Amino acid sequence: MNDFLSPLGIEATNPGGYDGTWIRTDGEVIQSHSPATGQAIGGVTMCGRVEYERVMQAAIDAQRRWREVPAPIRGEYVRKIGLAFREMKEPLGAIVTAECGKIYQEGLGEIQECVDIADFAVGLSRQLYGLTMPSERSQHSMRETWHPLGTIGVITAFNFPAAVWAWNAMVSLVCGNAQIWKPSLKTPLTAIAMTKVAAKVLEEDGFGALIGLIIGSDDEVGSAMLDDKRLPLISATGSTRMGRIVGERVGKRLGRSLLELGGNNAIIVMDDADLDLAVRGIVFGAVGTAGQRCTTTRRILVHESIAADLEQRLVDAYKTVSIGNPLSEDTLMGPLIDKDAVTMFQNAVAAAREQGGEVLTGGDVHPMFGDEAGGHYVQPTIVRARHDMPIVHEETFAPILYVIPIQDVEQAIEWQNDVPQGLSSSIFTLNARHAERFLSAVGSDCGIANVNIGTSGAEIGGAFGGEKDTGGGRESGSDSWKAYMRRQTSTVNWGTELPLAQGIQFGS
Ligand code: UN1
Repeated sequence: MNDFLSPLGIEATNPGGYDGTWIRTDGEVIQSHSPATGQAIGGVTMCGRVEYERVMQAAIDAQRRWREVPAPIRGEYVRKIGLAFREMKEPLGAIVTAECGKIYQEGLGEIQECVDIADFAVGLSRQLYGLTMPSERSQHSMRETWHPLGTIGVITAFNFPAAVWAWNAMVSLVCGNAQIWKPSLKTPLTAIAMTKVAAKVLEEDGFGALIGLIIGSDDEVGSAMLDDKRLPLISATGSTRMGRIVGERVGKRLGRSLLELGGNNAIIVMDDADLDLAVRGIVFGAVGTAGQRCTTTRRILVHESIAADLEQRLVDAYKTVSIGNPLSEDTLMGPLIDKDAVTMFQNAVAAAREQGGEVLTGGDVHPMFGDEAGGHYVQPTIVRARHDMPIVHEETFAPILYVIPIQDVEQAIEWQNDVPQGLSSSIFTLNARHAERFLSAVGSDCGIANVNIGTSGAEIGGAFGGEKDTGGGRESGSDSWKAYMRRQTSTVNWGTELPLAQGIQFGS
């Protein structure tokens, strides 16, 4: 079954660190288990502070050489990495699926996202544009240039175990940085596989250490990264709770953090919506990745006149969702990542019931639910809810959808915004006034606001991230690259006088 492991070079026990060479410690070995079957996929030797220092030092040394490589040549390396991702798309997609439990189509989609961001970064490597501005002084010129930041830290979550690293690493590489990656301990093998594929390209010229990998605990490795002044930027994806710790600790040393945290994403469905489109968008958004995307649709704010109809259509659609082993082609929804996630699902459903919600479908573990090691299957769940139920304002990383009736577009937008998180949002409407209001300054307060498509599945070309408890960071496309560079303003005097700005006269 695991025939995708050998092309990726994954063994029974794998080294958990990479600094240009693989670092195998004789410390603790963690096992990565399939959340579907509980089967052990492979072990990893954990890194600690000593290995951290080694990876860090190698990254710094490599970056000193890398920053002198012209950006378009850096892009050429990234082009080759993108080709390597393409070649290994199937085994990489399979390891994503095996480790985090998303279905194989989504595993492949995740690797496609890595290919896409590599392509984007190649183009970007010739477009790291600065500015020139007119100087107020005669015979002076002024310009703004972008330089590499140095070495950056990347902390990623289990649910996008490959793509989120690639968003950061591909862009940051062309910007001239090295990075060290601390992946989720729930998906270490994907991190090793991604690093191996990309490192093959970089190692040819002794640049492997630019993509350092350090698999270790939050206490040992995560903590070291947060306090390390040699990392001017920490890009972290995960829960809002984790993001607060990162933001505070990195801020204390005046480092920068790029945070991409929780979402509580709503779809507004107006009475003039194309309901066929809306149902498809909602089901993919709510059930895809078993509700474990930060962009997952968690709330439906539906016009009261069509609420009953939409509820019925959704309940019918949910009945057709095939649940099972994510590697099997017929499956639409795989398991949750682990036992704790199932418990959180159960607690949220119980809270929703207590607070007056009515479960319309699902609400329990799935008959395939298994023991501690694997089989973390739950039923995709729809709850008829009210906006004032406290649980509706929380992000539960599971396929629970709250359906809430609204009276008009104003109320829908108000409620859509009235949660702590601000990542993604959508409206389904054929009325241009509703759509434009939703996208305007009095509309959605989220980083992502869509019309007639769902909340999840963003393309890499846009900036990805959100406001409020989502952390404010932007990764991936558009001008997100600026977060990975430092800006330098330069004024050059090519004349024979030394005039001062603001017309100040200072001595003779
Ligand atoms: C995440 O869940 O952390 O927009 C990222 C999407 C994906 C990325 C999700 N492209 O759903």
